[in-house]
Amino acid sequence: MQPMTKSPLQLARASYQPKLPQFLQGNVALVQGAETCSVADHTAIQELFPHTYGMPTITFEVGTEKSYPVKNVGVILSGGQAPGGHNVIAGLFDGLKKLNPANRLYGFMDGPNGLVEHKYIELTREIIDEYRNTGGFDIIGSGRTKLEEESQFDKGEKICKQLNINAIVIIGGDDSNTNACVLAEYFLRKKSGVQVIGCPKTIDGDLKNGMIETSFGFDTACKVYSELIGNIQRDASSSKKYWHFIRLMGRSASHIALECALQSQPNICIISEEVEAKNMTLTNIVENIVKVIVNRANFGLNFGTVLIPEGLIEFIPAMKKLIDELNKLLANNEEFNSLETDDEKRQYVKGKLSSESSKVYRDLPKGIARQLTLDRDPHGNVQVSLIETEKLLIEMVAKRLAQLKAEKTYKGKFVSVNHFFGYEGRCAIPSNFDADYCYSLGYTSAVLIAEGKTGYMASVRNLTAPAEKWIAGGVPITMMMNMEWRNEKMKPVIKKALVKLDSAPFKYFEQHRDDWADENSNYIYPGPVQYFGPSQVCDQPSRTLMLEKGL
Ligand code: FBP
Repeated sequence: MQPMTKSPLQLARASYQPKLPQFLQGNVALVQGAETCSVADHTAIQELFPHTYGMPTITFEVGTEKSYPVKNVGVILSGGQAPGGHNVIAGLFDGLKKLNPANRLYGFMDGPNGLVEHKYIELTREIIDEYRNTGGFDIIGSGRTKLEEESQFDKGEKICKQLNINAIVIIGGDDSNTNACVLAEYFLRKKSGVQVIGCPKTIDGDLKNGMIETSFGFDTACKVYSELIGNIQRDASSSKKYWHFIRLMGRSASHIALECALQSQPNICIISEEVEAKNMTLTNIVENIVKVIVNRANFGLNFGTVLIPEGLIEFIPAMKKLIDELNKLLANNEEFNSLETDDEKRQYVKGKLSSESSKVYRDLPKGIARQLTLDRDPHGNVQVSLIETEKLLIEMVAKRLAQLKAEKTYKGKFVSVNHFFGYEGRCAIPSNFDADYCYSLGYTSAVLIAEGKTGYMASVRNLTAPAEKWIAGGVPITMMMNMEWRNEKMKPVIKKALVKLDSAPFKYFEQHRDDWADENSNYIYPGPVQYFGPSQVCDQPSRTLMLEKGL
């Protein structure tokens, strides 16, 4: 047998030709929409972005043959991995070569830092072909360096001049696209002649608005997690002995948890935005879970699934207050750092918090309370994503069930298993949806660049229709901005899209969750992502997108 270097699926996917919207398949003409304004804080955003504020939206339609001047383009992958990033780059490459075969593409290495530190490679057809339709960001790597300082921009400008780069494409989330716009503004102010185009990336699904229907990667990641949840549900209903507590990635918004719930119909799914809106406490959340467990136990069902969004803890108002107080208290606190034992540290913290936060802190399981004082990011904040909320809930639920058992109101047996799904889905082979969507976003970026646009985010809409009918174009990034407090300063940022409690996806969930919780399990088993086969199996967009479109 020959040694294997690629799986059969990898080989088959290498020759998959992503679908493009009809208007990107031939010559393209630009249609300008009306002038735009920011979602809020018009005056402040206009003052900060005098060159890019108010530009019109753009859509593409069939055009006549045109010759475009040669352009050299640099591309950057920014932030967390999301399935489809390689296809954005492949679409960008193919688009550039189609518009002018002399165009060249450079990849800056390991995120925005590559631009600042002048680390790059030229992306040739040979390299691109290796990565078509694959997951991951390893073609050039990614990183979380923020591009926001003038000195970083100056260094970026230098390498652009050196390589004769006319445009940069930044593939990133809300923060990276905000910075893409700041960079576009800088280049215009300095008359450098370098354009900047953004592409909407993040598995978290929180970069969306009227013009950006979804960020790429959300579809694939949720399909991967939903498959795993479905498998767990089959296992749970076969062995009938475990309650599975599953934490799902998604730094802040609960879109991933909600989408996975819509796909797999677990017994319980917590939505952080609802917790905040209803001013719920940790105890309320625990009581809700306990109620479902006790009810199912009454029917002899001592198993089930609970989905927990990663960002939950920061949406519980009392916990948020505690975390804010801890961030302030422990920032560069020599006194605290000099304490030797956990007990000393615990006593110190208890004594310094407000009485409300001190009570919340005291009521937490000791391990979690300790995590809150230990794991801090470089800015001195608690790294909430490292807090094992699923274990916290298991511990609190078990304690409450033990009380109920002693009171003889619970007769079941509670055995739990905890899971965290995040990295399992971020680099999966992109679904057909993400493969096509990403390729189209990359191709759209090439057209925007050829047409001399800057400060735009590539936009591909009408995504629940077949790919041929997708609408491609560009949205001025300033249109998505508002002013928010960040690190004690008001800053222009793209407004993060949290789960809206009046949205169709949440309403559907709300309407059905009691049925999913009760003794008649309504589990769905989505199975693995399918790449070949009938369109209704292979090309379906997310349930969130379908419901948002009223389908
Ligand atoms: P982006 O918003 O940069 O796409 O990253 C999202 C995410 O995957 C979150 O869901 C998660 O909390 C975080 O990245 C994890 O970060 P890291 O990659 O540094 O472990």
